[in-house]
Amino acid sequence: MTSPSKPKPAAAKDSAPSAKSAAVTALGWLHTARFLTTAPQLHFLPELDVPEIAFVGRSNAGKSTCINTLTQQKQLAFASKRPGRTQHINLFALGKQGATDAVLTDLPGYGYAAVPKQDKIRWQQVMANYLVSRSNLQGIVLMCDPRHGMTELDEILLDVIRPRVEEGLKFLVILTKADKLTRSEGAKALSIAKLQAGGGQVRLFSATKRTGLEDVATLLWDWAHPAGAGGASLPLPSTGAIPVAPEGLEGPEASAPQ
Ligand SMILES: Nc1nc2c(ncn2[C@@H]2O[C@H](COP(=O)(O)OP(=O)(O)OP(=O)(O)O)[C@@H](O)[C@H]2O)c(=O)[nH]1
Ligand SMILES: [Mg+2]
Repeated sequence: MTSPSKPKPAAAKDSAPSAKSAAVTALGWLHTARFLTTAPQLHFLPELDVPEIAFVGRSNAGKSTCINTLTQQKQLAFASKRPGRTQHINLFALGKQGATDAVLTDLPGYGYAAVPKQDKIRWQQVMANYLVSRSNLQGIVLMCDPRHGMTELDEILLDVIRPRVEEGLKFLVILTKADKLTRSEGAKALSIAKLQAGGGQVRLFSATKRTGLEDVATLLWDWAHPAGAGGASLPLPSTGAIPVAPEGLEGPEASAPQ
């Protein structure tokens, strides 16, 4: 006598693309990142038609490290233990060579105590201008070290971007260095940040443990490829065609002690 055959499990590969394969696509796309240009001021940035995603946050929060982790490149963005490592607006192109379909922006951090007040104010204006007026800006990633929580400067930034977020600009708060938190501290930090994020999403992230990597990568891919966008990738000017930062126009931490 033959035993009744067991019902076959549903074939996973026939269903909609899994979260895993979406993450593989997103990480492959992020890995194409290459340096595009650097600028000390908004008006030195090239006008672009592709979606731009900006990383902002306090100095030392881990913006540059996060970009390197997402793109799986060790030194694409300059990261350092010393606050103030990033002093210019740095743009990285994504997508196939010659068919850039998005740009990541690494911005200098704010809140570094050793920076002279005048430089701080000037930088806050540059950044506020960028966040308010950059027309191809598609999303903002606010990097926040949950051990310090959201600071007054983070709150000011939230106020600056709120009108654009209400109009549909994507917004994500990344709680960095999650490897430094216990599980319960992480959960608590998440729920507090969700209350503060005002319509944005919140994720825990660790560059060392790669916590949140696939999730954040997939989110950024989705931002840059909204349904119905139809692959609007455009050829971009080569780096050489873009004005180079003039001498003397340094970023906010130029006079910080070495
Ligand atoms: N443990 C741990 N350290 C991290 C993580 N991400 C960044 N760091 C460390 O934090 C320090 C600052 O990182 P950066 O990426 O340079 O920070 P930033 O936000 O770009 O800083 P600025 O350029 O000054 O604005 C470095 O020593 C990194 O190694 C993380 O997920 N876990
Ligand atoms: Mg940096």
